[in-house]
Amino acid sequence: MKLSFRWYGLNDSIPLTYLKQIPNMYSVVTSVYDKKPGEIWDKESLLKLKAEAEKHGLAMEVIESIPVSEDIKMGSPKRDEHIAAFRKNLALCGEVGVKCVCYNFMPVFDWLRTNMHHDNPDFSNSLSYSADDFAKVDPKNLHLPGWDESYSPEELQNLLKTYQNISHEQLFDNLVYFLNSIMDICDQYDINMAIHPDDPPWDVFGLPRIICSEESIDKMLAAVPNKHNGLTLCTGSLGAGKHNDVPHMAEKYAKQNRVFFAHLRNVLYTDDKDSFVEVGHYSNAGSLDMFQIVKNLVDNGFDGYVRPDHGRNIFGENEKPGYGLYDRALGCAYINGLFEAAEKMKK
Ligand SMILES: [Mn+2]
Repeated sequence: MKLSFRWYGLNDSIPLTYLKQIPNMYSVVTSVYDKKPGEIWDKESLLKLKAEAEKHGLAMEVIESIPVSEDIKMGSPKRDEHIAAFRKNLALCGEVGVKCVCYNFMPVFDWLRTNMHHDNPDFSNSLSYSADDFAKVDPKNLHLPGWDESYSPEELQNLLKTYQNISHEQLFDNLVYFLNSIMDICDQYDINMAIHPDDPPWDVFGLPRIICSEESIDKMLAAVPNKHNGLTLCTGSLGAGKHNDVPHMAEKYAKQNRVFFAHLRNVLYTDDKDSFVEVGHYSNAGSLDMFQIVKNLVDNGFDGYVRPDHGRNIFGENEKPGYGLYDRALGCAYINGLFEAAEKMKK
C-alpha cells in the first residue's frame, strides 16, 4: 500500500513538512489548479509541484484530478477538442512520472452534501447529507453548500436543462467514447485511470449518475477492458448507498486488478432513508467495516495508492470542510494499522 495525502499545491495551508511527519507517508495526491476543464496544462506547473513534493521526501505519483469537461460528458461539439487537451495533459503527467489519475464522470456536481458543518456528539463537525433537507432544495433556485460560487445561477440552469436530454445510456456511451480516446496514452506511459464513483451514489436533480453500484462498475470495466481502466474505490461514496456491499466490491475488483486507488473513510447512516454523516475512520464510528474492506484488498493483492479521503474538523481546526489535517492524519494512523494487521495475517 502506498499511503498518500491530498495536497492542494503550493497554496495549501497544510505544509508538506507536516504531511511527511505522518508515519509511512509516501506520495502527494495533487493537481494543477489554475486551469479550467478542457484547457491544456503547463508542464512547468507539474514540475514545480513534483519538485516541491520531492524536496520534502514525498513522491508525486497520483493526480486527482484531470477534470473532465461538461462538454466531454455531454458529448457536445466541443468534446473532441477537450479530449485532445485531456490527452495532452495525460501525456504531461506521464512525462513527469505520474502513475495514477483519479477522475470522475458526474454531471455538474462531483459531490453533494446538505451540511458542511454537521455538529457531532463528540464535539467535532463534519460533512453530512440529509434526505429530508435535500428534498427541500429547489432545483430552480439552487443554493447548495460548497457550490454557490462554482456556477452562476444562469450557468447552472442551462447545464441542468441540457442534461435533461441526456439519458444514463448516452452518458455511459460518452464515458466509453472518452476512455477509448485516451487508452493509447495510458498504454504509452503506463498510467492507470481510476474513476471515482458517484457521490452520493444515486441520481440527483434528475441528473444521470452512472458509477453507483456493482452492476454499473461491472458494465464500465467490461466496456473498456484495457488493463489501465479501473477504479478509485471510494468507500465513503459507494458506502453511502446501502445497496452497495463495499467489502465485497473491494474483494471483487482487487482480484481483477482494477483497484488502482482507494479513498478510505467511514460514513454513518442516520435514518432509514439515504441520510448519512461523515465520521471518523474507525469502523465502530460508522456503518462500514473498514477492517474487512482493507483485509479484502490486501488478501486479493492490492498494492496501490490509498488516502484517508475526508476527515472531521477536530481539535479546534476549521479547514476546508473534509480537508483538515488532524482527522485525516488520525485516519492515516488507523489505515496504517489496518494494513499492517491485514498484511501480517496474510503471511
Ligand atoms: Mn472519495
